[in-house]
Amino acid sequence: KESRDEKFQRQHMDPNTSPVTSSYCNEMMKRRSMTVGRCKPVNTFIHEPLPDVQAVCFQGNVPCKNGQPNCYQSSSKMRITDCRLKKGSKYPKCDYQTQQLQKSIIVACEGNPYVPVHFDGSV
Ligand code: 5FA
Repeated sequence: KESRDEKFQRQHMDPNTSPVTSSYCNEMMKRRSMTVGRCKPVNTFIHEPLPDVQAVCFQGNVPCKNGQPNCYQSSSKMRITDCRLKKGSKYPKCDYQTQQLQKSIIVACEGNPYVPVHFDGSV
């Protein structure tokens, strides 16, 4: 079975792509199995090396959106792509808007080793 950190990597890590094309989200949301059963409405991909993203678990502690205390904000801005389902897009035709950004990321971390398991947002 897929572990929570493997799921984080599948849903959020794409270190080797950086300038992305307008079709990036349509391709990647499908390739990473986020259009199975439903169109996942919003999802962010991170274009930085995995060790740099794992290191965020030891950067600034911030409250999570759900009130839990295990979220961390990256001290540097990171290259990310936000994917947002377009209005009117209906499953199984998942049609996404692709937006490249440079922002600090906020992740929730769990376990031993203490690694990212959830993407909480970007600021
Ligand atoms: N989640 C939320 N806050 C968390 C925290 N502080 N520590 C650990 N996990 C936390 O997201 C809810 C999901 O986020 C739940 O799995 C919850 O455990 C976790 P959602 O926005 O309701 O759903 P989603 O569709 O965005 O994401 P899912 O694919 O269901 O959840 P994932 O966490 O696997 O993916 P995510 O990284 O995009 O949230």
